[in-house]
Amino acid sequence: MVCETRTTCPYCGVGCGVIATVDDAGAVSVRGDPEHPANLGRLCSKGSALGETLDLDGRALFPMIDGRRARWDDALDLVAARFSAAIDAYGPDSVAFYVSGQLLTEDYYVANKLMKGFVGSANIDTNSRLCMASSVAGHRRAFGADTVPGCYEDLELADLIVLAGSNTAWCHPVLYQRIASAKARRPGLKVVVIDPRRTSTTDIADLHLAIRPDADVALFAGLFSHLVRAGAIDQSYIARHTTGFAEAFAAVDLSMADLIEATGLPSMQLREFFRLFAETEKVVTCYSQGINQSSCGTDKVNAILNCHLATGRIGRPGMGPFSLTGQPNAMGGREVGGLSNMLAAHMALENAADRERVQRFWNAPSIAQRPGLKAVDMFDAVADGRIKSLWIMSTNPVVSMPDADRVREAIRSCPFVVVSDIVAHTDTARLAHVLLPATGWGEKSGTVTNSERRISRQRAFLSAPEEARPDWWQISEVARRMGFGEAFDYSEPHQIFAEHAALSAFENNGMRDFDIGAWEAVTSEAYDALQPFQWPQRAGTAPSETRFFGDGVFYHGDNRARLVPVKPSMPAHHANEQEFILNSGRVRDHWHTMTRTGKSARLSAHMGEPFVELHPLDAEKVGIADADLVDVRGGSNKGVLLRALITERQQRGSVFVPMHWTAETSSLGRIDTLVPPLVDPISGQPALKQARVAITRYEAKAYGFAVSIAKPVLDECSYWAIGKAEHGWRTEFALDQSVLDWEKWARAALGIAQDAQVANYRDEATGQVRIAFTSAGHLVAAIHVDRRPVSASRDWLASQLMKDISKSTEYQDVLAGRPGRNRPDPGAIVCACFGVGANQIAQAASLGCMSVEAVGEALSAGTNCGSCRPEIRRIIDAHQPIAAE
Ligand SMILES: Nc1nc2c(c(=O)[nH]1)N[C@H]1C(S)=C(S)[C@@H](COP(=O)(O)OP(=O)(O)OC[C@H]3O[C@@H](n4cnc5c(=O)[nH]c(N)nc54)[C@H](O)[C@@H]3O)O[C@H]1N2
Ligand SMILES: Nc1nc2c(c(=O)[nH]1)N[C@H]1C(S)=C(S)[C@@H](COP(=O)(O)OP(=O)(O)OC[C@H]3O[C@@H](n4cnc5c(=O)[nH]c(N)nc54)[C@H](O)[C@@H]3O)O[C@H]1N2
Ligand code: SF4
Ligand SMILES: [Mo]
Repeated sequence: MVCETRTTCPYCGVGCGVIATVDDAGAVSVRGDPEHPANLGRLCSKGSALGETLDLDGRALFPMIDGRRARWDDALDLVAARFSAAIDAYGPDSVAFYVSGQLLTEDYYVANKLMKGFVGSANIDTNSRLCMASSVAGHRRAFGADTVPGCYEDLELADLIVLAGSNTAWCHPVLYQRIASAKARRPGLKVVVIDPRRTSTTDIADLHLAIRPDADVALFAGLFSHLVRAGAIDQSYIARHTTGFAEAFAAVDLSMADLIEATGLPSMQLREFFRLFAETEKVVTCYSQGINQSSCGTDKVNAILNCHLATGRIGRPGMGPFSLTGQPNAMGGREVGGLSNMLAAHMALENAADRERVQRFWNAPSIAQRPGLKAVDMFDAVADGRIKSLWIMSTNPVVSMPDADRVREAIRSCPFVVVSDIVAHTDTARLAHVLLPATGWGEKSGTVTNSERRISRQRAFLSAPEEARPDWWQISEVARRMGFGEAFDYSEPHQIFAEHAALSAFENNGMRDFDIGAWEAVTSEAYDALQPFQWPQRAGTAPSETRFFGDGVFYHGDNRARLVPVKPSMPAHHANEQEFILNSGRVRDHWHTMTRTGKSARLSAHMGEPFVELHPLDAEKVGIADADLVDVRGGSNKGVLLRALITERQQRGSVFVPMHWTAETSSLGRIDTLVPPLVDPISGQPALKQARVAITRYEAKAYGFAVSIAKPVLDECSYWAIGKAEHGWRTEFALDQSVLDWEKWARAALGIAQDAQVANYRDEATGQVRIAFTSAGHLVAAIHVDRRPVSASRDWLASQLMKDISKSTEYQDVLAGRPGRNRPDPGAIVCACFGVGANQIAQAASLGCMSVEAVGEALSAGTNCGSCRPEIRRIIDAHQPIAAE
């Protein structure tokens, strides 16, 4: 019997509906839910590959105390005892929770309730501090509440979409596709991308502003000033619905010369952007981490909001500022008040009446009286011993926090650390005194809220493996053992959701934006059947697609929005020519620290190792060639080792590094070890995109690439990075010492059985060594070594694992590192859904396929999830007689 379940994707904030199918053999496949309003059936490459990430390899399946399997009762007793003991001896502020926008709302609600109402401290902060804090702070300054005014439909109704600091094509791919298809239907829809790099998102841009890093305040201040001077503001809206116009205008007095200097943009481009914005009524400005993750992130947000408020373009169809949330439940976390400076249900921690109301509703013994520690400060407090007990849930701070080595040392020095995760060995889980195994996507039940305030169910369709338990259950069990049983007497997630809904409506009367009172008495059956809906949905009302602020009423006491004066800063001139700005972010097919996407061979094929992307002229200046290894060093002289990727897409003086590689997947790929813990003074969000680094070429004695069915052990390598192949692993490596016997080395490093057969190729003059290992004619490992970075067709070699290569031409191909002439090499995988490579697309282009659609017809590439369409277009362009770029 085939069983289908409607649920929601656990990755990005688009919040796509997914239909998961489990067949008789237990295999899971997924497809987009055509009825879910976020995606209407679409999925991106990550969503489409969800079925490949659900095996139990590496899962945390049993509670562990000090690395040994323990009974749940013992683990929970210990956690409760250690938290209670710290609170008794040192007070409530001596304990902390560090949680995540990937928790479900129910988990998040319970964690926040325990800390703020029952422990009585606000020391709960979340990885959303690294992600959305500046947007939250900007919204609260302007609107008086953390409200996202618009909805996805606005993207289809707009005539101008500005994508600021957002690589939408890779990070919110289904929204990108919605924009791309709206533009294809209606070419009058213009798209402006503001990003220092040329990204896949710029593919649909009418205008790409390759802004100087961190110059967004200046750019939007310049826009604001232009709108005023050009008479494009809405005077009557400003007069009726805002305050602060004069101060905001006075702050942005920039000449065109200042603007050019600050942004690094030519005046033609600036004028074109200003003209488009001034002349277009229906503008949506979407923004993400290029805006938020900055030491002036909150000002960047308000600089954007100012332009929308001054033109009255907010809360109406097809217009408004739009913060694209990163994690699947970034919004849910904000609704429950999961940040250390927030209270539940969009109430304010600094407001005594709100505190009293929440305490009364919870019937809590206490309530946090002041904001708790924000993420960076929290780990400082862990480091200096103020925090005695720390519980980390659903996040991997040893990889993702700035100054990551210091964070690692802080956690290591903490007297008591609890980690709840679905994976047994993450860089963080390795440091846990108590590891609590959580149920993951497909096993757990609850709700998430996407970027457009739409609440959707995640539903279980698999049973919990071994002893894994939901996060809300773990927290409630600990609360019970700390003596708060009555308030945490939940047996099903719908009870928590109902309480959360009731609190949102409690003494609300339209005073607070977040109100889902309609669900305060939700039954188990109704919760099971819950259809995606947008908040607010007040008691007694039906679900409706609502925008906020169309009526000009905001949540400050006087109901007016604030125009916030923001002062642009001029760029600091580089004292040091060798210094580069370190920009960091995401790649198309991986999710954060790769604990899930890293399990899929398809997703691991797109980007096989950690890289540093730099401009050709910069590369030349520092003497780095493509595929060299690069030593990237930060202020404290710590270094990471990455592969050079030289492209003109990068602007000079700045390099880009992905955030995904960990100590589990690379030797020295944790980029956050180089990012200093500099934060925005208002939001506390770290400036993760503007570190400063020096880069040099790293010279190794030998470079290699290997594929193997066993997971490699690479202790001797100065550089390594591993990824999944369909039947094993693919490994990049380099060594500083000479190896005399490569066969022996490979047997040890790649875990090759003694009886495996060997075929060797060795060129003494060049130092090239290639060895294939077979067992009963099937390839079990292959290694290519050279004195220079190895050139081999990596995806093809990885695809040969476990294949019968007993014919001599076949194993010769493996030794050659690419298929023979009779078997064309597809090249590096571009389309993850259909496994179509760059060479195939280039060939189709040279045979006359001149559009993405034509390539799709010929090869199917780009016709499923569409995430690779910008890359396909780039390959086509490169193979046209007159290149487009
Ligand atoms: N594939 C994939 N998708 C994801 C995720 C993932 O891990 N993988 N994670 C999700 C999460 S949690 C988040 S928060 C989102 C993030 O989504 P995005 O914010 O779109 O992604 P990033 O790659 O972090 O950064 C976006 C862009 O900001 C640019 N940028 C850097 N500095 C500046 C600047 O000073 N000004 C401007 N204007 N731009 C700048 C970078 O060059 C980069 O292209 O993605 C979500 N979606
Ligand atoms: N340099 C740099 N650093 C960055 C960023 C950047 O752009 N540049 N981006 C920042 C941003 S925006 C973000 S959001 C963070 C993300 O960084 P993290 O949150 O640290 O990264 P994840 O890999 O998503 O960590 C989630 C963890 O939760 C586990 N998990 C999955 N499902 C469950 C579950 O149901 N329950 C439990 N208990 N655990 C589960 C996963 O196995 C994984 O270990 O990184 C930040 N760090
Ligand atoms: S866009 Fe992709 S990652 Fe984001 S929710 Fe949709 S399917 Fe998941
Ligand atoms: Mo994020």
